[in-house]
Amino acid sequence: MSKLLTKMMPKEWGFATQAIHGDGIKVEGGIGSLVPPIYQTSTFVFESVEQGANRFSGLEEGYVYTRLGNPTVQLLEQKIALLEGADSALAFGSGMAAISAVLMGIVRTGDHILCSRSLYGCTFGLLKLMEERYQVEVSLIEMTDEEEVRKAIRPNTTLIYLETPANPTMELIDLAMVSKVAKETGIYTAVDNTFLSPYLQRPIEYGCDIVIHSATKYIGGHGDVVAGVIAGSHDMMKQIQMTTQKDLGGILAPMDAFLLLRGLKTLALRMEQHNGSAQLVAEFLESHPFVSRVYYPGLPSFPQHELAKKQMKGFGGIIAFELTGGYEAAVHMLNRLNLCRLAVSLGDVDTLIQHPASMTHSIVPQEERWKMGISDGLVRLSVGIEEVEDIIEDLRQAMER
Ligand code: LCS
Repeated sequence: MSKLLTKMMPKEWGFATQAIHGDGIKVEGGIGSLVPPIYQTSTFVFESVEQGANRFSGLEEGYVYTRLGNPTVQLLEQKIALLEGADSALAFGSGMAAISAVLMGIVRTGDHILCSRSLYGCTFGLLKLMEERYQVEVSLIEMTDEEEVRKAIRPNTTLIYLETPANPTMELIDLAMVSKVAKETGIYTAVDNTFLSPYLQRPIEYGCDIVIHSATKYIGGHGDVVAGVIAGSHDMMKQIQMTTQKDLGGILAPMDAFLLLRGLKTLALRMEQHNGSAQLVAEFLESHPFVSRVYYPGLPSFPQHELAKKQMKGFGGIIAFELTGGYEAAVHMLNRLNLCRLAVSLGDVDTLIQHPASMTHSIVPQEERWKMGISDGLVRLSVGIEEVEDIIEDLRQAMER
């Protein structure tokens, strides 16, 4: 890290305090601005040829070029590491850039990746690409049973990749169980934590190696930035930084890092509101005669409710549900909403609703979608922080009209 930034991270601070002050970083030589400046620069000027050479060789700390490091982006990376309980973190220009940097940074041709069966559509697409073009073996399993996980591990398995809760089915995976099996067999575990944010789930505490977020979602929270972050050990982050981050180059822009830093300051507050409102919306949906199934970890009827209580601090803001009238009823309802916005993405202050089979998971062949538990009529709702009565009323009128 450059001398420009000094560090002091009181570990004893609570999450909300850390999310505001936790980078503990003062920009040296500044004018006392409360909010750090946005270093909107592509490059950094050297004082001499010798200094430039020393920065390139690593003999001297300091900035060189924004693809290799930028102070605003580093502030974000340090705060993410702190909030995830990791040594270190890296920021990317999208969640998919983060995922591809992890997969390509760890896995080689001939390796096997063991994945949970329900994954975000583009993650599934990337895994298929790696399978078809780069001869990486990929298998998707339910990952709920320890014996099944053990059985699915091959001699060439190098990575277990999972989402919990899964997009969009909300299926959960026991992080402690999977990381225990992975550690016994010397395999890395990467967890997409997008649906919960570090406020509600911290996979590193359960022994997982890498945490991934589409920071576009809860970390940003306001629907105005596309970004990704990963967190893990110093060695792992260094390896990814010096290979797939630097050379594939999917880095985050300083302005976007600023927006995420601002988003993080209200993460705890927003997540509490998302939790509380989603619980009420899920209960409303479950009691409605036009709704046949609701998938929300906070409902006692959710098959993995106990696991949710064990590894999540709250149940989050995402609900999936099916209507008794199936696909046609879902389309009818989605076209009649006023407040809930018909849009992909999730984790925003605005309530967003979408139809996975024709939108986020349309890239997944129908048969694979069904195996993932995504029926053609499934609807995914990302409950925002509007008045919860207004959200419920909008859903009611759209279903009943
Ligand atoms: N991981 C998960 C769990 C996601 O939901 C998404 C995006 C990504 C990774 C990729 O992140 P991005 O590159 O978009 O920042 N999920 C989306 C969704 O459900 N609707 O639109 C995007």
